[in-house]
Amino acid sequence: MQALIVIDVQNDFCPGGALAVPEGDAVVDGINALMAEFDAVILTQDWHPAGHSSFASSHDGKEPFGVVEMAYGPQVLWPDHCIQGSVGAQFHPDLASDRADMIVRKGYNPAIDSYSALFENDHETPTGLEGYLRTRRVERLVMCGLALDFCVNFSAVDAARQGFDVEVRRDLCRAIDLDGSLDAALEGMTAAGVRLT
Ligand code: VGL
Ligand code: ZN
Repeated sequence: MQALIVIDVQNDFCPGGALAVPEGDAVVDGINALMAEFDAVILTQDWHPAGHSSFASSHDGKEPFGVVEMAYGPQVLWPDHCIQGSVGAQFHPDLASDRADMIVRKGYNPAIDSYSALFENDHETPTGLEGYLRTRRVERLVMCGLALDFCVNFSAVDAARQGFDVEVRRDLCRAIDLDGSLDAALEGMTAAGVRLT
């Protein structure tokens, strides 16, 4: 069985959004067209409470895109984004979200960010997606969405480490590219055995 995992195609990651990824909305039509080819379609949704610890506004004297040391390691600080229930947290209006079998929300724990669809940024706390995939007998994953160098990267590497066969459709992703994060992500995914196509 194979699943399409569509990462964070939400208004805040598209042009005009709070944490806009350049050309983020350019992936929507291609992703919609791909959905019919899969046994399962899974969407992830970044879903933060107001005042989340990944927001620069939650740290005195810190600016967005700075870094702080958290209990689980370094954490990039972001502009406030994808706040639960906000328009920015909704899927892009043209994304065929009605076709999803499963929607995984992540980043709801106030003290831990969660880039990956499988584990929070402590690399231990599961989101539950792995169990869903195993019980549906999914072995092969194709991933796409936003942002290639953060949430897609962490999701793909975690899934490969958990033994899934993982392909990332680069053409259906867009990146933030902060201080070389894109090159580092491409290297990390390749090293983890993720196929970039
Ligand atoms: C993401 C930064 C913060 C992403 C989510 O979807 O790549 N990036 N939250
Ligand atoms: Zn986030």
